[in-house]
Amino acid sequence: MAHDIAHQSHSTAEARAEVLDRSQRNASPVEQLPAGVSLGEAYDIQRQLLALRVMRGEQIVGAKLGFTSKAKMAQMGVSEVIAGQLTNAMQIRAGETVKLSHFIHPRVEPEVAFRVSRDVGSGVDIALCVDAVAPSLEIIDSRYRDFQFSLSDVVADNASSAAFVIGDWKPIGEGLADQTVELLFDGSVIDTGSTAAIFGNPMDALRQLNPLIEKYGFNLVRGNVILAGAATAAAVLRPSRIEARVGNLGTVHVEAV
Ligand code: OOG
Ligand code: MG
Repeated sequence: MAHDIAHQSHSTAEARAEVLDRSQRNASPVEQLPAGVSLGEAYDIQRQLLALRVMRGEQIVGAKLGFTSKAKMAQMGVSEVIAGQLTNAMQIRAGETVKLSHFIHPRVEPEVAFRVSRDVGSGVDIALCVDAVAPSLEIIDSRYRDFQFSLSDVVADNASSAAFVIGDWKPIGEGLADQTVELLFDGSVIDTGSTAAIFGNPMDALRQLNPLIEKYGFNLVRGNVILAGAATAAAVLRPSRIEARVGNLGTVHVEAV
């Protein structure tokens, strides 16, 4: 039937997920998707991609938001908030070493992380389901050649998720808005932003997940983490001590080798 042509079949989504999955595992870039893949289809590819990881024994431990700041939107040429999913295999403990050879062309972002305190049911405001915040670093690594993508491309590619590290949790307090966010390589500040850059404050950035949960069905449960998105542009990762400083939340670091 003619109208079927407009929709990717289940097997097409699966095949596209397999290509992206192999790209990530081999640290070898792939071409962008053909033009015309809808956002709905892209989230379907992302689901299949995560299903492959879960089949290999990984556990989904949370979600991340992308493009919650103007700096990020401008850097990547897109203007809509997206979400991806985090697995335990992506988590690096604070202070530990991360090998750049596992990635294609990794970049790093200083972020704020939220801890989910209760299972997130349908129609519930995500802001009411978190109880703690922490400084964090996200390593992103687009599977597409030259880090070039459309919005659907990057959604299918799990929002470029590659690795993340979370610092010490603090109860959510007053002082979350207007905190200075700094990214340091070997002790030198290489970029500075503010938590105000992500939708005015991290809580409102977090709320950008609400419509995405309703529309695309992310399953978030107690103990999960959510990255609220970078306040600065992402920086090309190079071997060094990488540190995020987020105002009164404190700092977190990893050693990139
Ligand atoms: C997509 C991921 C964006 C953020 O914090 O805005 C993101 C990308 O830029 O490759 O993680
Ligand atoms: Mg990010």
